Amino acid sequence: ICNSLPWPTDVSGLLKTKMCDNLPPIQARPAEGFQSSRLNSLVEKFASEYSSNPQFCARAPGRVNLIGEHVDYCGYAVFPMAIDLDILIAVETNITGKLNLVNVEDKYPSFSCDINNVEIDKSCPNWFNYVLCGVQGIKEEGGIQGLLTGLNIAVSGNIPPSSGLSSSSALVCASALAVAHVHNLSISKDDFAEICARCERHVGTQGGGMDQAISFLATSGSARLIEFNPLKSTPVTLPHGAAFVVANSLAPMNKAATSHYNCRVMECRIACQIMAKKVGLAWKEYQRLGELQKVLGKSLPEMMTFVSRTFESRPYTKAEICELLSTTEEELDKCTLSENTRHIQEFKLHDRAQHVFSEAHRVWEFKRICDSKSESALQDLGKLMQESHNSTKLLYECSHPKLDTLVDLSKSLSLGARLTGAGWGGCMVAMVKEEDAEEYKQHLIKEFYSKEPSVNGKEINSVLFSSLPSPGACIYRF
Ligand code: ADP
Ligand code: NG1
Ligand code: MG
Repeated sequence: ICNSLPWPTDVSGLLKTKMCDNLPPIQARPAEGFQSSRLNSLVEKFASEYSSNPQFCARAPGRVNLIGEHVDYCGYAVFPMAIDLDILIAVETNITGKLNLVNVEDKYPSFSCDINNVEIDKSCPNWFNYVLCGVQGIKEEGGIQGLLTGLNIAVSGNIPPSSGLSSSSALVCASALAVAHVHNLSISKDDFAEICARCERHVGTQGGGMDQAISFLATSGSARLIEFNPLKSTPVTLPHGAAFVVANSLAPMNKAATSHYNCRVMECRIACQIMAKKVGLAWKEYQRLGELQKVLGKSLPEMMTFVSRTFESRPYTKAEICELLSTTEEELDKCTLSENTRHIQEFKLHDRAQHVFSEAHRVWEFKRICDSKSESALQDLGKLMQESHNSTKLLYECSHPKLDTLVDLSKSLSLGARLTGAGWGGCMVAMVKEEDAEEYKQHLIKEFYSKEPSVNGKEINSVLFSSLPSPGACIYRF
C-alpha cells in the first residue's frame, strides 16, 4: 500500500503509473451508452434521497469463472474474466459521521449507521453487510489516520444476485474503492484485491479471493490466470473463434445465508489436516491443500494418489475425524471449523480433495492449451470444461438439477459447459463456436427458458448472454 502517496486525481495516466504502479483508474463518467443511462438513474435516485449530487462513482465488475471452481480457498489458481455487468456506487461526503445507504431497487431497504462504529451481523444476510465489509476493510487495512468521513451512498447493480457471477464481491470492491477514494488513499489493485478478499469474510463466508482479484485486476480483452500466495495475475488470450455464453439456471443461491459453501471449505481443510498428520506434520499449522502439496513437494497427480490411499469415498463422522487427528471435538471446533459449520456431523473428504487436485490440474491444462494455439484447442478446452462440471457435480456435489439440465442441453451445440461460481444454483458458462452462438442460445430458449414461468416478461438477455472480457474496477469522476 502506497500510503505516503496522494491519490493522483489531477495527473496524467503516465505520471499516475509512476507514482504508484497499478492503481485502479480514475476516468471520465461515460457520456453515452448503457452505462451512462444507468448512471443517470443512479444520480436521480441519489438526488431524490440526499437532495444533492454525488461527487464521484465507484464501479466494480462481476465475473465469470471459466475453470477452477472451489480451488481458490485451497490456494490454487483460477481462470476468470470480468463481465460487463457491475455494481455502481454514487458517493458524497457528509459532516454527520453517518454512513447512509440507499439502493435503486426497493427490495434492498435503506440503512444508516455511524461509519466509525460498523457492526456486521453474520447471522443476517443483509445486502448492506457487503458495503460494511468494504468500509471495514479500508478502516482496518487502508492505513487511515483518525476517523472515517461520513458518506451518503446510492447503489445500483445489474449482476444477477446469488447466481455465481460475484455480485457480492463487486459490492464489497466498489465500496472499498469508494471509501479509499474519499480518504485519498493510494492503494494498488493487488492490495485492494487482498484487502477485499479478507474483509468479505466478515459476512461469514470463508472465500478464497478469486472474485475480488478479478474485479480489480481485470483488463479488457483477456481472461486471467490468477494465482494466490503471493497474488499473481497473468492475462491469457483465449483462442479465436470461441464465444462464452452465460446461462442462468434461475435457481438462486445466497452463500451467506447457508453453510453449504463453508462446509466445503472445511471439508478441504479437514482433509488437508488429516493428510498432514499422516506424514508427521504439525496438522494445526495447515489450512490449505495447496500449502500441504508445496511442503510435500508432490505433483497434483501424486496428491490424488495420496488422497486415495488416505480416505474412503464415504462421509466421516466428527468423532472419526477427531480420532484420526488425535484431538477432541472442542479443539476441532476451535482450530478447524468456522462458526456456521460446527453443527455439521459428517464430512466427505476423499471426493472433495480429489475434486480440488484434479480441478487445479485442469486450470493449468487450460492455460497450456490457450498458450499452445493448437488446432484442437477449442475441442480440448471444451473437454476440460465438461470434466470440470462432472467433478463439481459428482465429487463436490455443488451443482443443481437445473444447472445439470442446462449443461446437458449444451452437449449438442457447445464445445463444453460447466457451472460457474460456487454453484448449488446460479449460472452455467458454455464455450461455443462463434458461428454457433445464436443457434445455441435459441436452442436454450426453446428447451429451457420457454418453460420457465419466471422468465416471462423479463428480457431474455438478462438470463442468457455472451460476454467478452471487461476491464476492472474504476472511479468515474463527476
Ligand atoms: P453471488 O456473489 O454469486 O452473486 P452471493 O450469495 O455471494 O452471490 O451474494 C449475493 C448477495 O449480494 C445478495 O443476496 C445481496 O445481499 C448482495 N447483492 C448483490 N447485488 C446487489 C445489489 N445490486 N444491491 C444490493 N445488494 C446486492
Ligand atoms: P460466488 O459464487 O460468486 O459467491 C464463491 C467464492 C469464490 C470461489 C467460488 C467457487 C466468495 C466471495 N466467492 O463465488 O472465492 O470460491 O465461490 O469457485 O466467497
Ligand atoms: Mg458471492
